[in-house]
Amino acid sequence: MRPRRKRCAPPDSRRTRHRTRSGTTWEQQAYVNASNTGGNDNFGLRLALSADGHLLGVGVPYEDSKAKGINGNQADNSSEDSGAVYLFKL
Ligand SMILES: [Ca+2]
Ligand SMILES: [Ca+2]
Repeated sequence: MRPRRKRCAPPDSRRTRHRTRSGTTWEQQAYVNASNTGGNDNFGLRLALSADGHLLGVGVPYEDSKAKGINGNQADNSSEDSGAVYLFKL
C-alpha cells in the first residue's frame, strides 16, 4: 500500500513537518525550519512536494531578505515582504 502524505504548516509556525501515513499510523518524515526566521514571514504558507517525495518547496511570501539566487545574503532584510522559496531535500 502506498503511504499517504500530509503536510502541516500553520502560517506563522516558522517550521513545517512532513508526515506519511500507512494504514492508520502517521509517521514524521522531516521537520524543517527557515534558516533566517522572522516574525510574520509566514514560512510554510504554500508547500509543494516533488512527485518522488524527496524535494520540498516551502513558500514564504512575507520574507524580507534581499538575497538573490541560491544561498544569497539572508541577513540583509531591507526588501520588505519580497518573499522567498526554501528548498529542502528530504
Ligand atoms: Ca526572515
Ligand atoms: Ca515581512
